Amino acid sequence: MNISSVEHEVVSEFIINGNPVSIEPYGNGHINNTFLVVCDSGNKYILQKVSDAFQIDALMKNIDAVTSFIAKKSDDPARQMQLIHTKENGNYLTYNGGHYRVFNFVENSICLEAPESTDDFYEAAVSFGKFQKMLEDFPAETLTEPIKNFHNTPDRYRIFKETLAADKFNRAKDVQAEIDFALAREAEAGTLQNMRDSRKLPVRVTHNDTKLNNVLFDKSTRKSLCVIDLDTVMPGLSLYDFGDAIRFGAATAKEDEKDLSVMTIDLDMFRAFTRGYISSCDLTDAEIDCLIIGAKTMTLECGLRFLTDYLDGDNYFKTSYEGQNLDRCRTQFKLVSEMERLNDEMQQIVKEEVSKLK
Ligand code: ADP
Ligand code: GN1
Ligand code: MG
Repeated sequence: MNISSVEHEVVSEFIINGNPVSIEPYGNGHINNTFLVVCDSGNKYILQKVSDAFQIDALMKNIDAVTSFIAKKSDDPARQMQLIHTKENGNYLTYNGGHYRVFNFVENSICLEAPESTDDFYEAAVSFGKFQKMLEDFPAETLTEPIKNFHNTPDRYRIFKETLAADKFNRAKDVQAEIDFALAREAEAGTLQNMRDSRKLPVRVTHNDTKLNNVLFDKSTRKSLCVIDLDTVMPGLSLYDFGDAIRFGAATAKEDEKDLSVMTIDLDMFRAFTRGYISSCDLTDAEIDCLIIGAKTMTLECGLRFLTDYLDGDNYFKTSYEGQNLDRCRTQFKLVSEMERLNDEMQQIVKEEVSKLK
């Protein structure tokens, strides 16, 4: 059976409106296999084969609960992510050992790989800020971690060191500079986790994967509509969301750019996101003080994860060419260096934007 007939069989098990006329790969996610399903009724759906990295039952229970919770709070539920159940009322389907799920396709939406203006990035910040605020009264204790220790940076270091010691693909010899870069920052990289453990930072329900391409925008008004890719929603720190969004959206180059000279942080973008985020959710003074640490830590952690995956033979992040994870690691580490260089300018921006709020 070829892929497309498998996908057709899978979709027919869900409560969809009409018969699929096409099912094509869609989007640029690194984790799941995503398809756009177009039906003869005109209805469109997103079908995903979910990565094996997740504990599927816990994951889908989280997503079902979070999407229903948000739909109840939204003025326009049709333009939010909604999970489509199977005819057996399941929230996913296992077929030939693969796990599949279906969402409504949010109509007239676009997804951006990079902001085209500071307004775009401001809009994304408002979406992520509101998302956190909307989930303020969500019963956090009912959420399970679909990937344990997702943003526990010291634990990411532990896995990195184990992978490095094993060096199964004999790749460590080619990446000594990157290994040294990561190890030199290990102590500092534990700051957020230490503050979380000592309760200096509040644990909230957070998204944890706040790449710009996890936000949908209205095609015509260019206002942000909703946040997608809810796989990693779980208790976490606001700094994970702020930091990961900056890492991706305020970067001046693509995640796998080979010319590192073009990679830095765009301070206007940084300002736009900071303004949008701090004005749409309520952060404590300790959180505000840690915004820049959040950006640096999430960028370093992401680079470390790419490096670990490179050493491990590229089995977590999807790659389209040999060495892509190493390229990704290098852009992230360059961005960390740039954030270190521009630290004072970033602090000044946070200070100015906070003072405008008062
Ligand atoms: P991954 O975890 O692999 O990143 P995502 O859930 O982010 O997967 O989906 C990949 C891409 O598919 C998104 O970046 C977006 O372009 C598109 N997408 C996902 N869900 C929807 C949706 N409900 N409506 C419209 N587009 C969507
Ligand atoms: C993955 O799923 P996607 O493509 O939005 C990853 C993030 C990384 C990101 C790097 C569940 O995000 O944690 O920051 O790639 N998601 C998961 O681009 O591991
Ligand atoms: Mg995604």
